[in-house]
Amino acid sequence: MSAENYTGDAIFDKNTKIDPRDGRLVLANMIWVIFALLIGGTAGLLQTLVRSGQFELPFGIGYYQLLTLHGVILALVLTFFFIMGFQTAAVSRVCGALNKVERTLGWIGFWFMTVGTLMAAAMIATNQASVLYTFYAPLQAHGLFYVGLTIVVVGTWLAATGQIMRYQRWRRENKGQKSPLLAFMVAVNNVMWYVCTLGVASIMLFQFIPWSFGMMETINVKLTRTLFWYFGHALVYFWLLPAYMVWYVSIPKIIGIKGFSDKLARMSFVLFLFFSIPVGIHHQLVEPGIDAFWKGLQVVLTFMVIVPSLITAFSLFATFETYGRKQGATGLLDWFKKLPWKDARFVLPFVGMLFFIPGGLGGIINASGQMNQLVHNTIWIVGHFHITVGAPVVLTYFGAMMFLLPHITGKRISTSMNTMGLWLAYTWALGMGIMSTAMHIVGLKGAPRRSTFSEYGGHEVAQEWISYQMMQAVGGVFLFIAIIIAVTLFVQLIMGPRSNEVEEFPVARFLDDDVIKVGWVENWRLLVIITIFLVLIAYTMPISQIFTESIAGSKGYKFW
Ligand code: HAS
Ligand code: CU
Repeated sequence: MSAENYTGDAIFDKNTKIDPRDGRLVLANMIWVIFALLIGGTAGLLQTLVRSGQFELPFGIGYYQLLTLHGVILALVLTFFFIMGFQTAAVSRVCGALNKVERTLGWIGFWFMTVGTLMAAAMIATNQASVLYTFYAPLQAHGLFYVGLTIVVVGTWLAATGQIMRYQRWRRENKGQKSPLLAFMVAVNNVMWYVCTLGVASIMLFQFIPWSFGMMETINVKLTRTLFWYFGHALVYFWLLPAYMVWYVSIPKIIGIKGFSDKLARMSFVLFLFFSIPVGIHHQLVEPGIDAFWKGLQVVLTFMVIVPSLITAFSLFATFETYGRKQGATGLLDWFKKLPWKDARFVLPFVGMLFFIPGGLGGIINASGQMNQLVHNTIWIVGHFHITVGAPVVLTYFGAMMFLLPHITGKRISTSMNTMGLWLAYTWALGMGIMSTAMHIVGLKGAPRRSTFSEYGGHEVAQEWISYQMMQAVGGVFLFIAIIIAVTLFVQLIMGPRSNEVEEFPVARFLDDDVIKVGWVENWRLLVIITIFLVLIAYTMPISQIFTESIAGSKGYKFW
């Protein structure tokens, strides 16, 4: 077969639209994103104000109650709804409309996620679940909090299965051809998600839920933490990969050139599948009860999972430089000036990429065993995750919403909406820049994370932290302004007047598009075997040691 009659080609027609029935499912998910942003962002602002020492929460709201709301609503709810919405749009865009069964799975998933979110939120609101988004035992929330979160995860499984079924149906209907890149990426993210969520699902079912309902006296703290992080690190890539999808597939199209390499992009995603999960212990490097050898091994594997991000950075640099040269750039860095600085669909994700350079570097510092001892449990870590998930990921989600919302509601981005998008990028960058810089610095000076304002009895070390905490509040204020801009913009993108010409969902061609055979990267049996094999190597011993060493369980504590 030659490249000319590759059936995947229809997707490059800029008039290809997402089926309106799929569009409604996408929109339902996106409305949750906007709502979560508003609630979670408000909580964030109030937290920075409390920690500046100048503000006290009204109505008896607790700091940790608010912090739990902030973490759950932004890190779990906003992201999950965005990912399910975006990935549905992605497979529908490149494979064609979902069928009845696939779409129904999407809707049932959406309703599960909705009900689960409301249950967990109700427990937080009534002050029965101030356990933060990592819900570390032996802190004990009301059982319905854990049940709610479990239902949310089951909802993502259902929706993700609908997406994978669409991808598989394309493969059956187009035997022997490589699948559209974007659909392949969605499949990788979802398969990774199935494997990693087994960890959190098992601790929910066999530990947290029976324990919080009083059916079990004690909980195995070490086991729950280890299985939480087995899930928890892959979780951060579950957030990141949809952003990478936009970077690889949409950005080149937005700037009007071909992507660098389809093959390299697939390679990077496969490496994420392999190495995202067997690395969770890098969150437990200072914890007792895990042998140094297994910590060391997982640190090595963590360094492996840095590689696909470096591949991504390389591909992006190649893309941008190609673009700049096409615009007549000469010299080493002239291409930078030629980038389309007036297009919000480009600027939002690009500002995110800039944040990811220090974000990724910080990750490498965290993962380095010895240095972890300096930064662990300090607010440096909070700085780290605000310049990974809080800027690159979220700004890219915003960039995607810029084109996705009008695409599904039949509109175009007006000049004023584009300008708002640019302002969103700048205010977000300013706020996040100020806040996370302060967090990184004061973290190195020892300021703790997960803790409210305290003078620590006037201790001189703690006095030094206060000015940085003020700085965090200044950042928080800018971020809140950005959130107001974002919410106004997204509502306009949904509600604004319809237009004849509809905004495109950009999908790029690649320089190596002429290779159309299915490669080993789509041998799913092989991929899953390697993934599970690596998980077994990394986790069999640490987990079996938890069972063999008789560690006493703990009863539950409520410190609020
Ligand atoms: Fe992390 C803790 C290590 C990436 C999120 N991380 C966290 C927590 C969160 C989080 C939420 O090893 C806290 C969890 C908690 O509550 O306790 N992290 C890493 C490493 C990476 C990494 C090695 N993290 C992320 C991403 C996240 C995220 C991505 C969210 C989306 N992280 C850790 C460790 C801890 C941790 C420890 C535990 C710390 C502790 O002690 O508690 C790597 O994946 C990073 C690789 C990334 C790169 C960057 C590539 C750059 C790109 C952009 C290119 C830019 C261009 C534009 C092209 C190597 C792709 C350029 C243009 C120009 C003109 C310059
Ligand atoms: Cu991690």
